[in-house]
Amino acid sequence: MSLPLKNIVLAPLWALSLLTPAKSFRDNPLIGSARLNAWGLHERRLRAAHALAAWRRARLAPLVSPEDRAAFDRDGFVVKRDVLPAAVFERLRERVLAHRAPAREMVQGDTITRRIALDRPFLDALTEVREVIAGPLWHGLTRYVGSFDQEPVSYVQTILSQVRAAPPDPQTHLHADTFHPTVKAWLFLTDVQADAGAFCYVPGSHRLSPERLAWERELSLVAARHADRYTSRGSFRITRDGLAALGLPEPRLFDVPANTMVVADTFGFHARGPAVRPSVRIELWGYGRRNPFLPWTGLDPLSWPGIAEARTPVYWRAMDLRERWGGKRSPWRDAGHITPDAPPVLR
Ligand SMILES: O=C(O)CCC(=O)C(=O)O
Ligand SMILES: [Fe+2]
Repeated sequence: MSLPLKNIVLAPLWALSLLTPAKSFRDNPLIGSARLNAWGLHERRLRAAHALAAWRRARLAPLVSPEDRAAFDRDGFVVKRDVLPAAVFERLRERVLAHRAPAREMVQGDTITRRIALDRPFLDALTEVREVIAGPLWHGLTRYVGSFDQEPVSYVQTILSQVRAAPPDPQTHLHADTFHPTVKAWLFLTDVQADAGAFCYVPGSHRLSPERLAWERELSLVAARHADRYTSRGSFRITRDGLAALGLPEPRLFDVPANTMVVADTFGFHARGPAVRPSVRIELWGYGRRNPFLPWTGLDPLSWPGIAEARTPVYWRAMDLRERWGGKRSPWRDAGHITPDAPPVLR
């Protein structure tokens, strides 16, 4: 198709996607339009998404304790240590680390992210993992922080830092994942050292303050052509100096012992801390993301039992098929049946 014709065909889709989580300034010329953003498009999407999230969260508040709610509202994350009784946790860790399952790996810079889906066969084999993700803490916090009564997509995730001779892991730069509130959750199965790729988060950066809004507006005018690829795709990066200018504190590093749960709103600025040596972090990990412009909290067919656990295998297969049919290469490469702590398969 010639370019103008293609644009005419795509224009209605670009317009409709303004009401979805679509976030790429580079790929959607409306989201990326300097003129529309000077008129306040990006700002309006932010304001609407955050107001609706607050409205949904208020209705999900009974799912979390008053202390956890206060901690989240202040910081943008909740940290819970010793979430399982020691003996129960030890057994869970041993069983998870010994369990071979279909794994995928993705390379980013010198780091490999490995994921094993918590699909039906996995959860049937390791019922203690099902108990954790169905338990009141994981269930309640992921819903409140994510602002939806939605089952997160969950995995056993292994971060293998510094396993390749390549530029540093791009996740080590402070960033917001997207323009609206969204949840990620970790239950660390290994102790996390401060210099071994620990998660870090800037306390209070989940708030859409007037300073943040002004910063977002400025960046939205140039994001489509930004030199940083992640920023141009809508995951805005920020420097340490930028944090200070927004009146935000230094990031807090989660160098926490195993059996600690962290649940965070990744609209807040966060990163993976640097690793000074090859290191391995293993966790139960989940994320939730949905159309931020929905006024209701529930009604999510993808959260239904049977469907929720099938999402990842279906997604991985769809990515494989797209690649096979000449489309984009899937970043999630098949790593075979392995345990979460196996050495990296991809190099
Ligand atoms: O794994 C981490 O420590 C954080 C990586 C990150 O930025 C993310 O998962 O959004
Ligand atoms: Fe992130």
